[in-house]
Amino acid sequence: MAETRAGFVALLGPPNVGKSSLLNALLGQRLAIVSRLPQTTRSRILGILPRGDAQILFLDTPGRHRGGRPLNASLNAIVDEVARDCDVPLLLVDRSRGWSEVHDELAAALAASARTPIVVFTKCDLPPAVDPAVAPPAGLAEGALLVSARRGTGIDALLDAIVSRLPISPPLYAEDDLTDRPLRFLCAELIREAAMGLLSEELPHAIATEVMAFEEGGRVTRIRADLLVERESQKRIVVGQGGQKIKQIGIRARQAIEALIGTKVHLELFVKVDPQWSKSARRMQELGYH
Ligand SMILES: Nc1nc2c(ncn2[C@@H]2O[C@H](COP(=O)(O)OP(=O)(O)OP(=O)(O)O)[C@@H](O)[C@H]2O)c(=O)[nH]1
Ligand SMILES: [Mg+2]
Repeated sequence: MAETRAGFVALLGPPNVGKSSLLNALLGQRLAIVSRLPQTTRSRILGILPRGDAQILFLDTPGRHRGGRPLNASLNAIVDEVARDCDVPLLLVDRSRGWSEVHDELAAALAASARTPIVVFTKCDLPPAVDPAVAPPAGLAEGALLVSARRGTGIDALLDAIVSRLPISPPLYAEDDLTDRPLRFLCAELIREAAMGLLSEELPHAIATEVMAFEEGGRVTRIRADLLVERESQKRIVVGQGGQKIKQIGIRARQAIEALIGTKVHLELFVKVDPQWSKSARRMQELGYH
């Protein structure tokens, strides 16, 4: 019998380097939400990919970040835990921006647990950074791979490199599983993605989403969800003139959820002020950002 391999592969890097976009490209399916803003991902997202005799367990992570908010500290804690526990770390570098201090920190943390990451240059459809100071240290630059999630280039070579480094192991999840996250959470994330895509830059970090009711009824799924903001003034922006903004968010989110679950969706959204959501560890856990 052929030897099977399975293991956890972490997508690590600063905010906005394209970790979630790469996860989706590797899976061939949209699982993790993406936006042009940093700090889109707020939790560890598992994506499961069968490949030949191997089962690859990708872990998307929040961008490692410097900053004082409690949300940052809890996001960094998730990153450190995944970096420590994974079998194969991927260290992502946006090739159009180059290597940064956050990369040094992540590389040092990995070296402390005797792990050498595969360096992956992302967004290689864009012109590369010109400053030579932004190259990775020599030991890591060797064996670096180039990908573009947008064009789909470099994905197969990256998958081959990953599989060759996976430990010998039986599959760790059921063969047809895609993730360990409940559908309700994925729907809440698609609503957050729609809101982040449609709102102005100052707002999106202050937004959380929570599915309050999820009723499957044959051809139509009925979903009721809350959009949580921290202040009354933010609520007015999310609702928009005459409710226009929240209507657009609802339409975009409904289409994305329909594509995910394959039924018609009836989606009702409510905007609520919850000043505490990003300050309480318990509340963040309830929202699935753990
Ligand atoms: N041109 C180009 N843009 C990309 C590519 N991959 C991602 N992007 C863009 O980069 C931005 C950030 O992508 P994400 O996948 O959300 O990045 P991330 O690293 O997961 O970000 P955080 O979750 O905030 O840490 C988005 O605007 C993406 O569309 C790529 O291959 N090429
Ligand atoms: Mg992300």
